[in-house]
Amino acid sequence: MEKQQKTVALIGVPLEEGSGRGGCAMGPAAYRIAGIAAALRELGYHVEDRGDLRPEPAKDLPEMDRARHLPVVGAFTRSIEAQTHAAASTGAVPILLGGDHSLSMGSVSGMARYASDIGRPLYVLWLDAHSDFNAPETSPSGNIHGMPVAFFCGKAEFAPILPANRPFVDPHHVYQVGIRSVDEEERKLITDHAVNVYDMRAIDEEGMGSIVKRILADVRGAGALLHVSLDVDFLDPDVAPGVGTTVPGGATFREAHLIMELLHDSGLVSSLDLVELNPFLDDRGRSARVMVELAASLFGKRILDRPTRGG
Ligand code: B3U
Ligand code: MN
Ligand code: MN
Repeated sequence: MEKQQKTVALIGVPLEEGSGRGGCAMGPAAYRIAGIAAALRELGYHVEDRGDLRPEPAKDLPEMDRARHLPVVGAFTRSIEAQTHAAASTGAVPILLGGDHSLSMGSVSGMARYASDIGRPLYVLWLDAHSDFNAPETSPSGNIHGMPVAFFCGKAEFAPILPANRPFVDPHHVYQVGIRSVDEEERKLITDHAVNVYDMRAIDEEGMGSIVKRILADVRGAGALLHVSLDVDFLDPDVAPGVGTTVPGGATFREAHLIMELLHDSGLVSSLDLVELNPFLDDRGRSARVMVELAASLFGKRILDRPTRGG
């Protein structure tokens, strides 16, 4: 990312129907109050806040028990896909302010279409406690926020949401870091499809720095764009309590901060999701501020300069 003239497009996604509970729809407002636009402007970016998406529920999509609120989530998917693709096509870096994680069905699909337009592969870095690789048939909850990775890899289709010829992401180009909650059938799916999974044990044994440097070397070697999807529950609940599905034993602030600095130095990041923030469950805005701080580090905020950098 060229720091000076680069444009960042903020796209608000007040979507909570994928999560099975209320609160995530307040996420975009919380990020704005926590000062995301000012933090990025201070780093030298041109920041365009494109407001919040508010699509009408899709009348052509059915209500399904195994994929709850499909008409709402599907309508958001279409609108997010179009807006993300449009923002990337003007040379901007789209940042999706979520909203629950089902929004990544749209953001990643939009970036996959853009990557295919310019003849490059799209890789995805999925920072999450969960693999989010369920399909309607395997999901224990029917909540679509547990299914986006399977969706954008073409392994879960509920009803025709996006055009059939849309580009999928190769599951082997998905890197999941921080994983510590996987459902029984989902475990089989991520193994069968060869998703690259670094669970908390891998992080403890190998260290966050060496794992992320290895991932970035793969992305650079492939000449790929990199989409980063950051779920609040990637972080330990002590660091970020404002999320519906807290799972103990998550990443520390220092581990998350290191990832963001390495991502910035790599210059490979094309787009970012900030998802699952639930301001109703937060502690006086703490989680929103942590997420903004991490986003700022990804976009170049640093403590000291380094003589040699990179992944
Ligand atoms: N794997 C479970 C739980 C879950 C996934 N993502 C979140 N929770 N946030 C499911 O419902 O699919
Ligand atoms: Mn998630
Ligand atoms: Mn999660």
